[in-house]
Amino acid sequence: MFGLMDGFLKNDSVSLQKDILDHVEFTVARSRFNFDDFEAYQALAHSVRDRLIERWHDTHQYFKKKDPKRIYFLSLEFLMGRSLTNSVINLGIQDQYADALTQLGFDFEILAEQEGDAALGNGGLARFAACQMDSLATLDYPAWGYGLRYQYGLFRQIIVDGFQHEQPDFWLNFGNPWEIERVHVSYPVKFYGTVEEEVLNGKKCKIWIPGESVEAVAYDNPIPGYGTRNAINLRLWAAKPSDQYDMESYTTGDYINAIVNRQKAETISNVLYPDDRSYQGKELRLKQQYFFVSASLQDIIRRFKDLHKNFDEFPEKIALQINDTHPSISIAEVMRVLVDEEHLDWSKAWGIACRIFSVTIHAVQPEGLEKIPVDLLGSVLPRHLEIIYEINFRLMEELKKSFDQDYDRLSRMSIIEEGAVKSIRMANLSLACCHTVNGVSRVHLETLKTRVFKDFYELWPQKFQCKTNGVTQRRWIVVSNPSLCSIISKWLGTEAWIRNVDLIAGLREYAKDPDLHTEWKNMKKVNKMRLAEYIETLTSVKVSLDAMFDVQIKRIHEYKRQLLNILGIIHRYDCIKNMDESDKRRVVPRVCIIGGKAAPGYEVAKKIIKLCHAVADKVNSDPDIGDLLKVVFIPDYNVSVAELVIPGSDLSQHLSTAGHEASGTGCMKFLMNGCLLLATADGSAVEIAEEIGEANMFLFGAKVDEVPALREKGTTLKGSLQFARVVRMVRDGYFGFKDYFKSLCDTVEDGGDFYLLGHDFASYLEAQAAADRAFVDQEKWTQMSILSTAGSGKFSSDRTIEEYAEQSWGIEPCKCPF
Ligand code: 26M
Repeated sequence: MFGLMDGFLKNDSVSLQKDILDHVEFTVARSRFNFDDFEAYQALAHSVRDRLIERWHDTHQYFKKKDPKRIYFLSLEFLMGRSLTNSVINLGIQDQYADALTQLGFDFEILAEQEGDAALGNGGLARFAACQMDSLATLDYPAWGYGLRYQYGLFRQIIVDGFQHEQPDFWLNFGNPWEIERVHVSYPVKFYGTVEEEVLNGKKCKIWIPGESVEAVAYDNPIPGYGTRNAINLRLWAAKPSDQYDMESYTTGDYINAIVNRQKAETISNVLYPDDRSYQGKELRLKQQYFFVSASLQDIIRRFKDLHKNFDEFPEKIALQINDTHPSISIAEVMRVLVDEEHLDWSKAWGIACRIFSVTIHAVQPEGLEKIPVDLLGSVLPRHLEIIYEINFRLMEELKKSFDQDYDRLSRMSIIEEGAVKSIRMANLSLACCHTVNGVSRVHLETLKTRVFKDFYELWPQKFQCKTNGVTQRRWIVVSNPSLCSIISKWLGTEAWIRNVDLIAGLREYAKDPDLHTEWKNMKKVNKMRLAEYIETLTSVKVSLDAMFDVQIKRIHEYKRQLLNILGIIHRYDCIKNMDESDKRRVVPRVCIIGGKAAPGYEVAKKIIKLCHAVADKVNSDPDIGDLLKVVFIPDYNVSVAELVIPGSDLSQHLSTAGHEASGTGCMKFLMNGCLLLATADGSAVEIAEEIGEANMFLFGAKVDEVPALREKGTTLKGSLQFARVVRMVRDGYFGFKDYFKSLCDTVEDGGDFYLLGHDFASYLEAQAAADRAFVDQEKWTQMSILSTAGSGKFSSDRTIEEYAEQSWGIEPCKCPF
């Protein structure tokens, strides 16, 4: 590992001990002779924070001096998880810290467990944003992330009698050592009011007279790169009441009410919306979007103006990436600033906007695309609505040149959707402006081109690009699976794969080596033990380490088909129940693990969670079954739970109906950790199969292009007697809660089976049987497992980020000297 001292602060173990004790005494304010694990964690975190700040400062000085083109990554969600272990690993001082703590009588790993997750996001999109930040820092790109500092992150899931309940996530209650509050970096963000016309230098201009102002205060979260001095910044905004006092209320004597009303400003950054699919046109959500966009752009423009006078240089210095359409109001905001405040003429301003923005779409379904009712937008942001109308007017004029009288096409492409509720299509706004529109896997890009944005693709094919997602091997191997990390480094003879993951393919050479097999199996066993202990503590279910650990962890959605998994488990249970003792001896024992959160208002998803528990209750207490089958639901699935579960799994399931998962990134984490994949040919699984070979995974189910016809035809239960039987068992109340599960069964019965569970069931069972057969041959299984890890190189977010840097953003690395 690198440098004992690379800045002002010393990193040898004796200095670190002193530093930790100083923080115990002066930051945590406890006696250095008497402090508990949590206080030790706090002191340790502060000591690490000091080192992060040191690099963060140097990096920013350096960026300022070099003034390269920068990428600003705008996202409403970041799912960062824990920071401690990741930080010390990226700083390269893990061993020194571990040593220092041992000397003080503490254990690094135990202290690391004290940290709560930063869960400022829902699922895939948000965790992908976090992986991208890690890669941006590691690859030395001059990048900043911008987002919202929610007071409450994603809800905590608790399970009562098998039902999901939501509790607030009080993640800031014990302080957050990973952020730096910047009370002096704050901007006013305006809402409501009216638009007036005025004449400036003989020209008519529009000015927005806002009705409300809220202050955005910056909280900086340093993101250290691995094996580099660079640490970039994730700047999150919190809402505070504006300092511009409402003098009117004071003079009328209503002091108390004035204060209470001011405090309401804070609600903007109070809570993360826990839905990852639907857009309900809520005023607060729109205010959150504009709040973070406006503050970020003020910050970006201020920084630009520090060094540049002329907006012509803006696109040479700045790239703005919008993470899904959520921040796309930034397009209208850039136009407002350039036209209304900087007095550029419209076409010049639009020319600039079109050169700076690129967008990544993370949804598949057109229903997943955001629409904001015109009345709502007009009330909250009246000037932006006018600007959007102007953008649309010009877009329509341009389209008429190409498509003349094709009114259907024009109305589909319009940014304004006419209908019962007239709305703004945020995706169309993004498509009209962004120079690049990214899909997150090849299959997904194809869907965008041929279905979701067909019209736009026909007009501007060059805008559409595929940037297959990736995940960071730093968190998903080095942090979460240290034994695997050592094995890889040992067999490759280098740690270089941690920065250059392509090297991991070098493992292929040893896929049959018996010594590697022994090490690999031991690693898996130790990880399974850790997972088994966790399961027992949480659910009181004892599981056998000889069983195949079969895992499906992700948000609960009908299209992800956790129900298919549960129905498969019921089938397995039913088969075992009907076996004699000699047949039973041939059964491959399984521990089926499911975890994930359902959006609070998503009833079907909540029923799936309950069904999982109902089946678990029956199966786990059945003496006929014993260790042959156990079913476990892991509550409150989050990033740090994933870090524990993934390394301990043998098989992972990715069951989305083909064409519905834009990419999927969970599968990449399992792949890196040598867990075999049982998956449909959907999203990134298609590309994974290309990398590792179909023979090394278990693919099943309808293909993307078969799905529409199958849906049209409508599958019948007769298609699979086995499927009919397991659904019937649920319907008949075999697992209790007969009435409650009725509507769930209805979603997959004749005609209504939109996600084609009935159609794919037989093929699913075959894939499961193939997995069982492979597991019996442990040598073969281990070889497939090694080949999975060896073939995972493409799915590093380092590759993804390099593609973005070259093909969308036009930025170069800017490496701070050590
Ligand atoms: C929208 C409106 C109001 C509140 C919340 C939302 C919202 C939040 C998150 C909608 C969608 C959100 O996320 C979608 C998402 O996570 N998509 C996933 O993105 C991953 C990264 O690209 C892909 O791998 C997954 O396939 C895709 O489902």
